[in-house]
Amino acid sequence: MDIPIIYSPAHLRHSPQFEIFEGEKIPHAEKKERIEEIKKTLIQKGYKTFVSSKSFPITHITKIHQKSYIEFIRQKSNSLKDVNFELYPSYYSMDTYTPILRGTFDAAKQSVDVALTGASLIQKGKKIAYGLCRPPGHHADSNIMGGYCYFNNAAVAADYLSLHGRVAILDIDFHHGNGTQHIFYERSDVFYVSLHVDPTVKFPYISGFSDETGIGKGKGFTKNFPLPLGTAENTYYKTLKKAISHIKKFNPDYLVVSLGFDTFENDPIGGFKLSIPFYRTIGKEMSYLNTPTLLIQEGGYAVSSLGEMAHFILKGLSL
Ligand code: SP5
Ligand code: ZN
Repeated sequence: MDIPIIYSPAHLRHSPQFEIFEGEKIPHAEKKERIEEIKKTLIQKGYKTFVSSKSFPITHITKIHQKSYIEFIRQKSNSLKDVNFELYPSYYSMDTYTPILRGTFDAAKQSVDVALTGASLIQKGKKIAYGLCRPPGHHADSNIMGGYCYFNNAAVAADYLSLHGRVAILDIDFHHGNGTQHIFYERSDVFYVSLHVDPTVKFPYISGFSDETGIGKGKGFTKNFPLPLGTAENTYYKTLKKAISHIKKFNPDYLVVSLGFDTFENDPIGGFKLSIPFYRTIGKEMSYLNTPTLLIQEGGYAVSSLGEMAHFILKGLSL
């Protein structure tokens, strides 16, 4: 119950109302209520250690993202006068799901601050920390926004921790973390392992196949476990154990988890069949690594169940 849970209210000012799906405006799945629901439920469950994010220098972000990309998001956000206006730029964008609003830069910057605040707590000796990051990050690449992501929170945190030891990233969001994979694709000091839906059928389509294993010095330090649409707990569990055994062999000093709850059976955009109590099993498997663990919130869109899943992950992890 003394697990630090890091939060910033800046995310509330990034609240897209719609995304464009094949030319049609549809309600945006990445709602601000997601993080508020997780926070509210964890308070009800008795968690007490809520930590406000601290502001970190932008230089942590420039190590991962192109300066011109960061400035583009800052200038576009700040140039919008109307808080309700949603801009869909094409340059630097990979889809029509990821608009820029007036509050987007500040929210995205502070989402990284949430991750870095957690990373610094882990680096100072905390066993577990949970960053309530929003907007999410794992689809964001060095100079590309997409999949509701602008800055790659997990990548910036992992890069920060890599100055102090070996880092493994376990990405269990329903979607492949194309941005995170690409950012570390040529590095051997950060091991990226992901379980996700088969990219031939769901976003991000461009990556996440099992033959992508890294290049150059990074060869062997990327590992993908694509799973079919409809995957249920039994298969997921076996695959998770495999993924974790690879991390064990890598012997990391820090574990960063890209934590998506869109693997839940009732998620509106997912397509796996994991029940709420199964998240305790996932947490427990992660705990066997016995490695300081930073949880970074990614996706998960069944708003009213997100707090329960967060609670079960933390329960499993801290047993
Ligand atoms: C962080 C994260 O989980 N990002 C996921 C982004 C996936 N976006 C896909 C959007 C597809 C919209 N689906 C509309 C279905 C209409 N029938
Ligand atoms: Zn996702």
